[in-house]
Amino acid sequence: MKRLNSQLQEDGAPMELILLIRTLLAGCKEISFRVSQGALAGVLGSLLSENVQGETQKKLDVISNQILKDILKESGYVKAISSEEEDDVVGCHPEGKYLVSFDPLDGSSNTDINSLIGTIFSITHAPQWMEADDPSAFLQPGTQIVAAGYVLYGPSTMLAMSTGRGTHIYTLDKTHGGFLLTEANVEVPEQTKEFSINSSNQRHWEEPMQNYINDLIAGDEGPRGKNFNMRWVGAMVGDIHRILSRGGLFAYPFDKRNPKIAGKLRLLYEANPMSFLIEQAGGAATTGDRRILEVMPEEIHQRVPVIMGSKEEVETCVTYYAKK
Ligand code: FBP
Repeated sequence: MKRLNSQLQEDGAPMELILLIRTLLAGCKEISFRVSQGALAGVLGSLLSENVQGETQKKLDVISNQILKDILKESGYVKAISSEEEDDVVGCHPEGKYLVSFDPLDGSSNTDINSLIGTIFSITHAPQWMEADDPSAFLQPGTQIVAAGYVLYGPSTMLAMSTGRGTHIYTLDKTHGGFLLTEANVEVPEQTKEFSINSSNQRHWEEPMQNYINDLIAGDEGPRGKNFNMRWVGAMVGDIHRILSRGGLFAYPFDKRNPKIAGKLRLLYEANPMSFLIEQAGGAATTGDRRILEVMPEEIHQRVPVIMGSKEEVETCVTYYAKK
């Protein structure tokens, strides 16, 4: 099986970017090991502290964040990082060519139930004329991403990765610690019979999303004329991996409960990297009224509504918003 390095070279990734990706993944391998130890290493459970989003931090959130922060700062390739678990950007190496945004442990509510969790990351070029700790360096639309991916900590540790030449999936071979290519040029089926949303929030959604989901649930007795199945992992990394594997639609829409914020999921280190992977695999990703990758960020922890997956199904969902 092909190793990650050769695929990245084949995709024309510059050597310094390849070295940065390998550094980041070395951190993820350590996280994979810590996660797999669980209660044996006392890493389960919550801390008393909250992150900048007001969420109670899990021990593994903080451990994962520290592992990635340390390894990226030491690397010399990175000018600055932004993380879900850091209030502000963290300056690294003034000569660093890249910026890295990451969610060190996505699906925090799954850590203590031995369910799917993961690390999500995106990499952009660092404007050389900016100070390393200047947050405005990160305010680049997702169309500027040079590489993005996630590592899924599940029965296998798997990586989905793109440098803009298709999305490929790799599996960590724990015998020698390398990621091996297990599926090249993933293609998300354009049509699907599977959707993924936290339906317990339905009453708080805007009318278009309520109507769209009601029509899916109405199945072959409704206007869609076919039955749909529902899945919700509670970790975006798990739901998107399923969609890359067999298609589907994932949504975390706008929620009237807190109209000041546009959604739950963060643009820089959740919505953008996942949109990049989905689009590179032939799918689509929208806020409901525009392509997520074209959203101009205003601040590093900005949230957006998210609808992504099988192209035709996303387009169908968007037609409900057009009727608004
Ligand atoms: P974290 O990064 O803090 O885990 O939050 C994001 C997330 O867990 C997503 O991975 C997931 O899709 C969503 O929140 C689950 O939300 P809910 O708890 O409302 O089902």
